[in-house]
Amino acid sequence: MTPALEALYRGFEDELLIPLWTEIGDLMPAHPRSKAAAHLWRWQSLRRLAEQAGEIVPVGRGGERRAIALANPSLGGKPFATPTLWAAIQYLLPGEDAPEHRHTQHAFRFVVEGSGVWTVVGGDAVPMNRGDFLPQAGWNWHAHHNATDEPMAWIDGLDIPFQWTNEAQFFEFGRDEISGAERITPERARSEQLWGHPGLRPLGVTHSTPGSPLLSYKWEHTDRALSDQLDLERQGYAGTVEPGHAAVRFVDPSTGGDVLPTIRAEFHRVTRGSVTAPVRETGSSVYQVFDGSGRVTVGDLTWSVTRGDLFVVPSWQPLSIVSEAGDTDSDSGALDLFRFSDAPIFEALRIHRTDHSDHTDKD
Ligand code: GTQ
Ligand code: FE2
Repeated sequence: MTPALEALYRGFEDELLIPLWTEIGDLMPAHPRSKAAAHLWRWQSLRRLAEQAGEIVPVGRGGERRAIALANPSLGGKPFATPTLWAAIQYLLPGEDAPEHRHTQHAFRFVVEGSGVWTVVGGDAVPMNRGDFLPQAGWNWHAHHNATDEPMAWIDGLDIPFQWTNEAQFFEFGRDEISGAERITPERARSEQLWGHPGLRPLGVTHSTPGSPLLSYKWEHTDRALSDQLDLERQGYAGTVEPGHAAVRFVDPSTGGDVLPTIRAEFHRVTRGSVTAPVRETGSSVYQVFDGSGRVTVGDLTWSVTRGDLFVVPSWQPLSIVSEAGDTDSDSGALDLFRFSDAPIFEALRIHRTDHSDHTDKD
């Protein structure tokens, strides 16, 4: 370095300036290089630690929730599964209440096992059962209560990291007690009575707030949609995304678009013996194995997975899935996977990209 260049850089430093030419490789890479790592969390371990937390840590005002978040090993020790997404296991004991609050973060629940908790969203008590997907858009009041004599665990997904990074969060406490009328335990939520009929839009209500007005997507519908796709495939008709791979997206029945402004949710079924072609996308995803067993490859990592296991797919890392026999035999005989991602953000900003080409050179 010449004395003149050194003096120039010192001048930059004094004035808090940084030239592009020393930074360009990291600032403007040829393709995304995610800070997040591909990582797998085992449901057995999450479940055991959630049970321990249930014995030791009370739930209530202040802490608000007995939720334990996945912390990506390369995101600086923050409780962030990916740069945009929060994923947590939440655990509620018999008779317990998670108090009412609201926040700008968009959220959902997904149930891999158990039942017995009702989540009350805007005064509507919504039951939670295995396989159900429950979106809850930002700024809705919500509380959870376990009305049974069994503890229950489920996963929460939120855009906490996205809103934290972009400094858009608001939060308010609600009532300390949910009134009797809302502590009911109906089999169906009012939102399901209105919006839960395929292809039918109720004419007596308007829906103008962001996010899906349907607060529960029941497993029986998801399961049937997937098995019907595979049934059609066996008969030689189109419907699956690739041979042996059926998939659906959870959508807002009032728009046909994503269920939440920042979060996309999907369900995938890969029949025993099938292999999915590698795909890479901008944006990040979290998957939970709902049923069955198999092997999952993300970038250059491969894991054997089974019911409940959660894994992260960082931006632009190729994913491929092999469905195979394992310790657990699934109801459908296939590998069933729940997926959520930040795709709506990327699509809205026109920076979403998908690559199906075979990219064995992972650079
Ligand atoms: O259940 O309301 O995992 O507000 C994180 C934040 C769950 C919830 C989480 C929340 C909730
Ligand atoms: Fe919440």
